[in-house]
Amino acid sequence: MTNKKQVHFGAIIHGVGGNISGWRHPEVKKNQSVSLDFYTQQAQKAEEGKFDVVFIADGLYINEKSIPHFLNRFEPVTILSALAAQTKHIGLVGTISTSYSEPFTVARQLGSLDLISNGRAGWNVVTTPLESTALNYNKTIEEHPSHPVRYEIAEEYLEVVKGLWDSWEDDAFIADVENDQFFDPSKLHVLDHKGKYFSVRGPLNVARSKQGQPVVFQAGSSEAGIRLAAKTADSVFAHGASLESSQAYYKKLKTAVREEGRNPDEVLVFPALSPIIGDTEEDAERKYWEIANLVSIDKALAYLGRYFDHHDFSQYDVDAPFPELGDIGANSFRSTTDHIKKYAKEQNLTLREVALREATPRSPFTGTPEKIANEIIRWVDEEGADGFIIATTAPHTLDDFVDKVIPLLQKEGRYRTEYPADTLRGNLGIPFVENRYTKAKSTQ
Ligand code: FMN
Repeated sequence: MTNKKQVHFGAIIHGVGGNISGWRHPEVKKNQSVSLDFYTQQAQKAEEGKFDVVFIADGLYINEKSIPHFLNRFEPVTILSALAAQTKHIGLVGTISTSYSEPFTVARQLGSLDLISNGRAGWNVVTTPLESTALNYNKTIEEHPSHPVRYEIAEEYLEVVKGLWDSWEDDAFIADVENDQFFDPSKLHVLDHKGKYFSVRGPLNVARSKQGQPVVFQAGSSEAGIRLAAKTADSVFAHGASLESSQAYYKKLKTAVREEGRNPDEVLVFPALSPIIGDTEEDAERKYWEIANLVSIDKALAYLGRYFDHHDFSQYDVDAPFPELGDIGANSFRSTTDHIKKYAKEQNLTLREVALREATPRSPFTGTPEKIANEIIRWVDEEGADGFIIATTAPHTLDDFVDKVIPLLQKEGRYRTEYPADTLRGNLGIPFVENRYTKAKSTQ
């Protein structure tokens, strides 16, 4: 066994792409966002590459400016349940909002997915940045919870869900036919939660899987997001703009985890990585421009606007300095909008430059497979990441990554050649969650 730090991977399956105009690429099938065949092919390829997880992002509000993939796509738990039947080892992580769902329903859905997949389920906890989402959930825009309140709700929400997941001790279902006892009543627990935001009695009507509880991912990088992750998450999905910004985030998160009295090695950091893989540097450069040239300035402005709660950037002169926005965006994708405002000012960029940079980001992982593998190792060794969530637009990119980059990492002793465990927790190297009631009894 090597003592070199091992790298982990997830694959985000993003249908026709996370790039606003990526769907126009000749190799992208136009129905990819709602094609079970496409999702299956991607999940199986990621599993061939021994990835930890497939990852499904989500949102609950669209308008005519949303990126094409968001307009017509699968609900995460539904598609993951289908993928559970098409895969054997890979983890299945779905995004669900704590601002627009009920903890009992979500605990049940993820508990079911965990049993369907035999211990491979995970939840990406998000708080929903777009305020118009309220209009889809019997609320007015004014009732959309503010950024700090969303995180307060999320914390209590996770307490409830984790409590419900422990409703049944692992050996509760004894099925004793002779004595007519389906379960042992001493191993059934009623949560009876009454808090500021939720009142949930329990117990949950689904038992635990062999990994104890589904894995909790969290996405949200502001101070409040980091605090939530430090308290409750097993892994985080983060921005991956540069090694420097990732190192700063990594340090903050691991420090916060330590401050919560938890082991920092048991909360893994996964920045997003959008590789552009070429046989040569020139080939990779050509592929970058192939995608970048598909994006018009109008589309880029719409893409940028979504982060700022669909703010209309077409009202400004695109060649003037990036506009002064005050608080716009602070209640939406706050960590993202703070970052954009900061670099636009520091680098004295025009609106056009910022919009194109956001809509067609130039990945630090652009180049030959050797260059990308070395860069991955550098990020891991220099504490910018424990793993990466690979996001691709052109469908062959995931194939190229698995066929060309993964073998180089394996050769360097940085990546497994087999799955080490039979649960998602096991593969991530994080412990089984012992049932709280069983644990309490054993320490009495
Ligand atoms: N929000 C969603 O509604 N769906 C997503 O799939 C989603 N993915 C995210 C991925 C990353 C890397 C980050 C940083 C945020 C994501 N969010 C997503 C938004 C957050 O849940 C949150 O509402 C928003 O970013 C504001 O929180 P922050 O300021 O802490 O980042």
